[in-house]
Amino acid sequence: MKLIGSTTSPFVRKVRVALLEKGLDLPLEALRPTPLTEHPELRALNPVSKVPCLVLADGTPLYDSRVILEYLDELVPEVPLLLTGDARWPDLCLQALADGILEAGVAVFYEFSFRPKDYHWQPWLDAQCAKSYAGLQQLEQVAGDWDEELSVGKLAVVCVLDWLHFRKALDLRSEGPVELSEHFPKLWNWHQRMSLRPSLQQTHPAL
Ligand SMILES: N[C@@H](CCC(=O)N[C@@H](CS)C(=O)NCC(=O)O)C(=O)O
Repeated sequence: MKLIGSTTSPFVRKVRVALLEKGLDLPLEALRPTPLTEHPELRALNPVSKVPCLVLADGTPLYDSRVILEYLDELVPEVPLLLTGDARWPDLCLQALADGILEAGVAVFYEFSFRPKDYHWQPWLDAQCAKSYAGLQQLEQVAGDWDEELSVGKLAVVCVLDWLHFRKALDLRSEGPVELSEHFPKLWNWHQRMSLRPSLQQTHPAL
């Protein structure tokens, strides 16, 4: 089994953290796809050419991050990251919200990284940043009550915060830059406590 992905991708990080938590030592095959790069070997596994992609021992590819997390939870049920009972749906929804914040942030990052500057369109950037910002506002309302137990939802939230900080993706909105610790203090404080976890420290986004 191997994982294909980059050390910068927040979606790949979700899987890397889950592997560490579950004590699975898998090689990371480094690949950082962008919407403009062609990677035939990745496309053969995942036609939309995105990472993470987990390749099983028999060659079967699994994607995306949520599917891979489900698979890993079945593989190592002793360390569950998917919650059960009443907590299940709220936590899956938390993961969906965090992933949605990330998708908008990644869209902004791709816009300023790959589209020629003359084609940048501020209303579109603002609209994407507004999605991320609104999501973070919702998280700020509830983060004060959170503990440091890891779940797929909380894992996705940590990955969002570190990635937004790393790429400064929200700084492109016309209202001005966003300092996460100032705009979302409860969320940031929780993130600081959570970040003591070795699996999160070992996978911090890095070029
Ligand atoms: N929903 C997917 C999103 C994966 C994703 O967007 N990955 C980015 C890297 S952060 C990617 O592979 N981008 C390449 C592309 O858009 O072509 C997941 O959860 O795995």
